[in-house]
Amino acid sequence: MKKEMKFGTLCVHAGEAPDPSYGAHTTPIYQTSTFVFENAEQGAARFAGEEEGYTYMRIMPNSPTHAALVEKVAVLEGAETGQTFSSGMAAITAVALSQLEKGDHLLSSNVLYGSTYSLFSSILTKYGVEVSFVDTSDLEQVKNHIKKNTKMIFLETPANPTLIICDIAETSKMAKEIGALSIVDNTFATSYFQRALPLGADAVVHSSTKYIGGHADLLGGVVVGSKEFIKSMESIVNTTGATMGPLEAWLCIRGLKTLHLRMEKHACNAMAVAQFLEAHPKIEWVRYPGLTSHPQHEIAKKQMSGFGGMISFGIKGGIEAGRKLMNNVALCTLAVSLGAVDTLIQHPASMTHATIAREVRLKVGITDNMVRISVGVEDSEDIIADLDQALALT
Ligand code: LCS
Repeated sequence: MKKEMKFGTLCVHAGEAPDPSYGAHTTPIYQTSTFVFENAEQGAARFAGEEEGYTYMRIMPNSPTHAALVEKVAVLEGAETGQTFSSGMAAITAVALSQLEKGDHLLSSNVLYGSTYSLFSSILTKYGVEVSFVDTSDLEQVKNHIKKNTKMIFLETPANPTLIICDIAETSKMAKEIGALSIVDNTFATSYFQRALPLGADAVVHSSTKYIGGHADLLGGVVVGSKEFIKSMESIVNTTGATMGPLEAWLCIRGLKTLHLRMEKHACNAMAVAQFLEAHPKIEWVRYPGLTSHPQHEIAKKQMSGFGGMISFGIKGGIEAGRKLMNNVALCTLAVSLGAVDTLIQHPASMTHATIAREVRLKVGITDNMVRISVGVEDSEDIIADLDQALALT
């Protein structure tokens, strides 16, 4: 298996080889907390980093199951290596804690998943990190908010839930010029549609709970980047212990084998649903990066090879109409999270982004009448028919 092979082939094969013990075809789940040493010298050498190998599942590189997943994600993202975590939030926390210290400045997108926003605004600031939330889709604003102590620029693109797009190449260039790191949360697009590392980012984070797993049956997170970057996370990873479980690692490996197929279908369905919504008289506005009405459609076309499966829209009649819509869908599932095979519908203001103060939410476009859909891989006609009948009842 060569790294130059096409994306779908890499989804299926990267990181995997027959198990050396018994020749198992699929990567085994190493359900063990600890690893046996041949002798005391070997144990000491592994802990000293003088010999490669496994020691204890909390300690990098965790286990052969985790290593297979890391290799697969790294190959797909064009990274040297990576590290897995118990959730996407654990991955983002580890990136922040390992790279930032008191007195450093973090410049972040002002539209972020609610818990990422809370981590940056309420927790990092408690430890003396200065944080600015900026409209990172506007490069002038990014430039104007860079400070002498800016150590990291964090982008979520497309952003949850407004689907704002940031120019990864231009922002990473600005970060490099001042010796800062650029980190991209690639959860929405996935490596199938967007690869931030070749565009200049230093590291990519994922909630693998979403498209990587793909089936809404696990929690996980991944960070990929250079060997040097991942090494710089080692002490935080090993001491804070937000370790992905081996079953979750295995489920992510299995999920990734069909990433290319699922993402094509998610995107194709999302375009059909977005067009349906845009033409619907009860819909005020639709945000989908693939629509020409999207404010950063041109940037999306430049840096993405497809537009993903996430849509947000404003419904006429405000929150009450939104509530009726969500209570009347029959095929779509009323639930947070995203990137599952089934279509999920939710209300950001009262659910995923409820921790953000209303005035802050409104300023960045997370309106009370916004509904977010994670379009699944069902037949698009059925998704549209379900939304149509539910909209008729609003
Ligand atoms: N990054 C993005 C872009 C996300 O959407 C999420 C979760 C995370 C990171 C955190 O990942 P987790 O810890 O949940 O694995 N987004 C969610 C959402 O929109 N609904 O529920 C979770």
